[in-house]
Amino acid sequence: MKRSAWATAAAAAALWLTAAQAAAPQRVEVTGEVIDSWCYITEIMYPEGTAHHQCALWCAAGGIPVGILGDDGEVYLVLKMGDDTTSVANPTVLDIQSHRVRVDGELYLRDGMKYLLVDRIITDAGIVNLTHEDYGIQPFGE
Ligand SMILES: [Cu+2]
Repeated sequence: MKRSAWATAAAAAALWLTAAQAAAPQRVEVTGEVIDSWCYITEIMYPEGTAHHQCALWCAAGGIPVGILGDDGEVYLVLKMGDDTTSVANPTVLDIQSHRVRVDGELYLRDGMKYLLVDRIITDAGIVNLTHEDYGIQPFGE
């Protein structure tokens, strides 16, 4: 009986430690393209670069979360940008939509998702992914 109680307590402690580690953010730098998460994940249209820039602005202004498609192929959902107090129609986010950036921030891993709280934009190369000649201007194809 005592052994069972000890094992239960040890298992509970291990679970608590795992949860605490999962909740602790990691300081990271991420390089990649700022994307519109809705169009990227749903694949309803081509979601990258100049072809999608106009739609990405509309989506971000409308409150769709932006992400960073990292050079590592992972999507980092941006929950916060610097000291800005809002993530909806955030002027900084609109300014960098579709840009290639390198950012510094805190990464939270939770249930297979990567959430990024950006502290600062280290570099902003502007829009460098020129996709409009191959895909037209989304969603209208001009
Ligand atoms: Cu879009």
